[in-house]
Amino acid sequence: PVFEYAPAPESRAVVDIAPSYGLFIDGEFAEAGDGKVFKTLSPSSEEVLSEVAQAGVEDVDRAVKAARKAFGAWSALPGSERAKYLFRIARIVQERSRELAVLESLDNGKPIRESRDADLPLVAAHFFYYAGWADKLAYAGYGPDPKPLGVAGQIIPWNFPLLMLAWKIAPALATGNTVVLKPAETTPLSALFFADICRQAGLPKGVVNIVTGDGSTGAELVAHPGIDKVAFTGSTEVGKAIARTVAGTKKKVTLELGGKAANIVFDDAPIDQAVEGIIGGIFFNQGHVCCAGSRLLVQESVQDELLDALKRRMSTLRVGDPLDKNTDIGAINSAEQLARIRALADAGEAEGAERWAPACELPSSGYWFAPTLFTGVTQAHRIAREEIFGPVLSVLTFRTPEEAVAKANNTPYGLSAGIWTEKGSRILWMANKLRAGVVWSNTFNKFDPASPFGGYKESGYGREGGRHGLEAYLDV
Ligand code: TXE
Repeated sequence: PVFEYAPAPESRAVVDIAPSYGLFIDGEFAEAGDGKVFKTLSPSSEEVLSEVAQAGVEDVDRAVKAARKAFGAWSALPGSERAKYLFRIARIVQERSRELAVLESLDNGKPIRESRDADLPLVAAHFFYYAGWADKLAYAGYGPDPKPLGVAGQIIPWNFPLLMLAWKIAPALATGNTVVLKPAETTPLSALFFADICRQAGLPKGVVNIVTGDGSTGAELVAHPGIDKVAFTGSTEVGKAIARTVAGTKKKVTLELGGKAANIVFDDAPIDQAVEGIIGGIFFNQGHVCCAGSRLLVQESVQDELLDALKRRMSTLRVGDPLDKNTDIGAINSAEQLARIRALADAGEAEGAERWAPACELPSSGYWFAPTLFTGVTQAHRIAREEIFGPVLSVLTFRTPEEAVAKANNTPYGLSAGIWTEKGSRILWMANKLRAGVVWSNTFNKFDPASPFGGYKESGYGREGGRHGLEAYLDV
């Protein structure tokens, strides 16, 4: 049955979106040199939210020069002074979090409950956390006087626009670097609002610059000779292209790329708790999560019971208006991403896996995909190997812990994994064997600014978060 419920809409009026935005360079908003713009729309309604400047090669150059000019004074500030700015930014993010959460849900499509309760608190937490490091770098394992790298070119994706910005900007500024950041073309607005927060916090001009645009702007930024470090989160394909571009230059690079995480459930796991973890693991943020638990590995003996419970729970998920506080699954971020998800789901069916989705009404406009389960999946199927980056779960089975490890590791990716079992010794044994940067046990998708995050294998290199995240911005 389709569930009936009373909508509880968050007010759209709490955010004031201007009809157009410029680039944020040297503390000022300015049009692109050639006047080019692109539109950003709400994926839940296809309504145009605003027109945003498309940065060209000269704009990127101006932004890099502004960051270079600001670097001397910024890096010379005592850490305790840089910390004050970061603390101020963190507090303003908290004060403006309702506005920012609504903005993020409009531009990205994610449910307001997630932007309000997950993204925004974590954004503030990252600025607080790295503010705390700014005056404690010396003798903390980075040498007596660790040096910032210089100007960081940072490119972020559309799945957690403001949170990825925080992951990039907070450690860079804490360590004394200056920044040119390029948000994704489908979600540029929260970064531009963040530019306004930088001004509100009195951040010196040029320390943070935001250049909006598509992949071509990102490529210009990576290639610019004035950049000392590239930090990228996005597709594995673009990550590899970036690594090729910076090879043979002075530029340091960290890459956080795709994933195909196994969420492994043993027959002694508490089923209800595991079901919640599986649901959160794959349907959080419409599955637009690099560490999503997109492959469920279930022990054969408990398969029927677990799948029954999972289907019952999936039938209660509410798909719809991101601004409705009841919504569990919002809109797919773009028409392109929807097409990718559809193509892979169709391939799953064509290759012989069994497709199941609960009855759920999808809105008539916007980009939507029902929560979907594939059973009878083999390791050869594309849906078991390729990142779908959508609300689609592929179910595989195993008999022994050794088989679970072998199947979990049978992927070019290595970002995360989950283990559900009552046996502590098994958790430790598995965590050691799994080739993944993060292993959760009896939980999933838990994040903390103090915990390093990053991939093995083709999921990238370098770590973000924690003290490891500082190393990416320091010459030790
Ligand atoms: O990624 P892109 P797309 C995966 C996910 C998704 C697929 C494609 O599987 O289905 O990638 O998504 C900028 N030089 N992830 O096409 O293109 C781009 O403008 C420099 C996983 O959206 O990698 C945007 O700002 N930059 C992932 C950013 O790169 C370039 C998050 C990411 O876009 C560029 C997103 C270039 N040549 C997608 N081309 C994760 N790890 O979380 C594009 N960009």
